[in-house]
Amino acid sequence: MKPIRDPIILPSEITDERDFRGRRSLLAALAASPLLLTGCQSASSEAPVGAGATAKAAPPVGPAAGGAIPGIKTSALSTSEPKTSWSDVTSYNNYYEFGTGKGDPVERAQSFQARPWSVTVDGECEAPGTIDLEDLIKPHAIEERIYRMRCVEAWSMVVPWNGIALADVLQRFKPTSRAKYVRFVGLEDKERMPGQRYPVLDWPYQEGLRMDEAMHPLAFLAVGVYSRWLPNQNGAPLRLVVPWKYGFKGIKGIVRIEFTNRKPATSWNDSAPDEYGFYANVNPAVDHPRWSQASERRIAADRNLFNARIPTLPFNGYAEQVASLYTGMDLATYF
Ligand SMILES: Nc1nc2c(c(=O)[nH]1)N[C@H]1C(S)=C(S)[C@@H](COP(=O)(O)O)O[C@H]1N2
Ligand SMILES: [Mo]
Repeated sequence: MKPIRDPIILPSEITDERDFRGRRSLLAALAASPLLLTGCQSASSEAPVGAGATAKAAPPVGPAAGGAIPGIKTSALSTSEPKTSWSDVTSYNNYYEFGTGKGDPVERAQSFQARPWSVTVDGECEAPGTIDLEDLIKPHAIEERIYRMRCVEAWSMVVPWNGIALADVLQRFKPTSRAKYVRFVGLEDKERMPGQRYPVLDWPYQEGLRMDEAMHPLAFLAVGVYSRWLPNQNGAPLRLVVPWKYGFKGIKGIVRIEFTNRKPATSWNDSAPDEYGFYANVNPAVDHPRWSQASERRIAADRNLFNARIPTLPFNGYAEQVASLYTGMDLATYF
């Protein structure tokens, strides 16, 4: 276990050897588990479902982990950059509830039961309540959003998420004019989430957005990836995706969404306030105290891009859409 104050792995530590060992243990897990093979088909870099993919066997249908999601809409907000492979997206993860190693979540979250699941929406809204996940999803058409994801550790992926615009979900609960922020809380359950037995973070994981950020059309609630219901290691059954911010804003395993008029505490900011801000907008001009944020290692399916070092863009390349949210704010102070 790493020291409490220093739980994020330095980019320099993320070596090819580490990747290699992670892959090997995934392959071992796949070999040992026929169930996992049904869900994932194989650890190959083929997209298991969706445009251009060739499914070898009929995929399981329904919300069971790994099943195919029917009727997904495409979105003009998607990038056309080469996608990171299914196997990298689902085996190289940060999910400290299941351990701090990149290969821990895929290994240790396999038996996690992500359904049934309910989410409590409360605070400054006219229609609070606890809602079953299926009822949360039901009124919405599920979209594909292919987004860049930039981790604060300076690696990045391009991920085809499936889900719903966050604004469309939030509006159903009728936030009042006192709702200035949205707070997200992850599941706390030391039995089901073995990583929570260690005080690497102050559990449960918490995140937050300003109301206007939450209502921005790019802010997304993911229930799937690569046209399948979310694997546990990616935050099943519900996780946030905010593509212009560092990956840690994308809280996994959400059980509560609270409208509030006070800026919510957030896990990484609490843990190391000088290293991780509340806003966490991707910004190549503001270095992490321990490493540069000017460039990133792109983990991609494209051979020419795999592990390529590329420049990091302001707001992760979404400046045109989101920069106006921060007009007049000093982005070095509000980092
Ligand atoms: N609950 C919870 N959510 C989390 C994390 C975590 O440890 N716990 N890690 C974050 C970080 S640092 C990143 S980079 C992304 C990784 O998402 P992925 O594993 O699906 O790529 O999840 C974020 N969401
Ligand atoms: Mo991250």
